[in-house]
Amino acid sequence: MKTLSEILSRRIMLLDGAMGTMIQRHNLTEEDFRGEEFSVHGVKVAGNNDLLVLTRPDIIAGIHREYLEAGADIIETCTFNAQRISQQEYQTADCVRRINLEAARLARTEADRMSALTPEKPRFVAGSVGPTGRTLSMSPDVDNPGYRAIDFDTLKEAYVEQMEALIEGGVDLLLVETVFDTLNAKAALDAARTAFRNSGVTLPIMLSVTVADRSGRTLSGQTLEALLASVAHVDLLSVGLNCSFGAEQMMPHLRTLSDIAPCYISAYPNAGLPDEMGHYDQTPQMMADNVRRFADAGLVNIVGGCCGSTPDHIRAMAQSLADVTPRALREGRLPWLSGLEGFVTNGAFVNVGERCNVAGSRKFLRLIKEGSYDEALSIARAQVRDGAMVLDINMDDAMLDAEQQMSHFLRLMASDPEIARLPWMVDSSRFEVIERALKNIQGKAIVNSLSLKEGEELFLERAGRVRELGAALVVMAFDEQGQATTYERKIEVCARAYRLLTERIGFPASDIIFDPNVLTIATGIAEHDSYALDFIRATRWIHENLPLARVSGGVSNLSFSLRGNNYLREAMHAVFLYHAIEAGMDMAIVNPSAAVMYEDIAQPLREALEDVVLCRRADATERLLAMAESCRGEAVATEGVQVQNRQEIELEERLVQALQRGDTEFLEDDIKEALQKYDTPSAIIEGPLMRGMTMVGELFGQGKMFLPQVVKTARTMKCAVNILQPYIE
Ligand code: THG
Repeated sequence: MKTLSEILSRRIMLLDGAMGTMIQRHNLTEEDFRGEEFSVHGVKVAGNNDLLVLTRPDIIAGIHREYLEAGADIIETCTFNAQRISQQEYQTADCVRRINLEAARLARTEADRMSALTPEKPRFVAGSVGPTGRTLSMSPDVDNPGYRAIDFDTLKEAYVEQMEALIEGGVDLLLVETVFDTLNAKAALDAARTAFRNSGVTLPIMLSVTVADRSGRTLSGQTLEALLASVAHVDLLSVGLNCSFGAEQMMPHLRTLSDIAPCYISAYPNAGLPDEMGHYDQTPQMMADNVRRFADAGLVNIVGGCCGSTPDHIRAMAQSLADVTPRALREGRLPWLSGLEGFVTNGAFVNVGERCNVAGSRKFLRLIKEGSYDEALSIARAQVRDGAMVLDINMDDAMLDAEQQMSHFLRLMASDPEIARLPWMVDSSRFEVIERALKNIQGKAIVNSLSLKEGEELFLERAGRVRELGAALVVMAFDEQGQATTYERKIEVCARAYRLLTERIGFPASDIIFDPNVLTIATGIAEHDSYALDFIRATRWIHENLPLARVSGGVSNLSFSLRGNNYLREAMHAVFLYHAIEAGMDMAIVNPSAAVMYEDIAQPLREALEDVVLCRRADATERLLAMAESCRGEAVATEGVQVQNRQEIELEERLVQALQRGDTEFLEDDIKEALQKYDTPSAIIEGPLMRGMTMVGELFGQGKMFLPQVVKTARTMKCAVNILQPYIE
């Protein structure tokens, strides 16, 4: 690490180029791939390049040598697919350990030999870790969006096996590359942590992402900002881009990374774009000129080549980069949280939607119990449309398998780009549920919650795991003695938790969110009268005394005593939030469709509410309740927003919109209407439905839609065709 950092501070380092392209040049046959060892192996192995480290090590070593001679500082092991998920397809999963060991040793030997020849230019070996062919954030089945072809733990285990062998074989660093799904990358990064612990060696990690389309997102739909927030918990040597397209198209996305990443930047593009024969179109000089442009713009620290590049390309790069200064390291400017997009607060108040909570909504509980997931999802969507900035999800119910329901619902949420845009808050009192949830979330989420209830050791162990999985954390003001209800107890417990988290395990203060307990007031019990005021005072104290930590609370708890009078409840929440935000409250779990505003509450009622919330007089509750009867039934929260009157929109436009948004809610009605208007069902398909599909294709081509949205459109189109099917027959 020390040597690498020293070199990177002085100059741009060079990676090697393509392995596959070089292997192709040898025109190997099935027999070459099999060697003696696999001569009677039942399954075809040609194409399993990683197997060549066992059967044709001479060829792989020769390729390493050519790249080193061309000037590469870092060569990659031939292990892109050397984990059991990919090797299973060749029935060579049992060879994974040997392949990685041998691959690392081959590269190590060649790099060491060259280092001895050029002592002023030491060479390094990066263990190549590919994405596998499966994705944790997406379903391979359009009709079954909750399905996944693999789970986090299986993928992580496969990576641990690979990485331990790479480390044992002597690699200098790990290169997690061609990342197309950040959740896969998070599994790899968690695996690296485990492999380092098991091996007793910690190596630098490079992370390299592949952008999937013109919109500059990954295949799984994340922007690069969102991706960086998702992996902010790992101390990376570098992040960068590889593959996908040529260097020119890479430039704007590299700039995004370079602007905000807190580490070095790498770039190894393809040698342009392939023709029908799979030949890439950029000459060594063209590619060298392109990476020189990255360098001149101050965007990169490490460059090399991906598909189609050869030792000649690397040699040309070495020459063109000889005299440029590398990008200087800078402080990161990452979004705080992420979903498919980065989430920055800029100091603004954050509202967290409370409605996807089986303990807080009878309707949501019923929908989950009956398995009406589409409607349950529409509750999440309605909150987004009502302006929720984060979504709280809670499946804690004695009658539910909370772990299973949580992971299933999160997977469905991940398949809906409107919902997946936001960061999520996973709400459970059971840590197994929390951990399972984090293994199903691509973005940087919030864990809700931990506390000191069961002592320091368990608290720190769990908080450490939250950190390892890359989430922010709500800490409730609760300790071994119970729930903190007074100002003094609230600040005592929060201060203690803050010290433990920041000093004992280095938890970043900006990822700590204190919840000093919003408790129910206006209950008629005198002891409860000061609950809201104590919360507000504790908020101010935390804000002033625990730097960078945030304050949140579940506001609807406050008014349980007023159940049945929603107007009054909402008015009380508005008054409470007005004062709590003024005291420094950063976020709150609320019903985002709440409609009562502080300014709109009639003066006498507002004053009565303020008396209660701020505990200003002993008879405050009585006076409020006396007033309550007269302010029933005014504007209250609705379930979801009002949509524009649909009949005002022309039928064809409605169908096109449904496809573009991937919205099936009114599809059946609209198709029935279309059947009246059009002569044949196929005319509907060929007319408005195809027009919608074409428009989606165009928007995708322009980078204005990204893949998960297109998948949702495809699902909607399929649904439309299914509705028409009986009429076609
Ligand atoms: N702090 C933290 N997390 C929390 C809470 C908190 N999570 C849960 C809860 N408290 C916040 N969420 C809700 C959700 C709904 C309601 C209250 C808090 C609520 N529901 C209606 C009721 O009970 O009257 C239900 C009505 C219905 O069935 O539709 O008020 O404090 N960190």
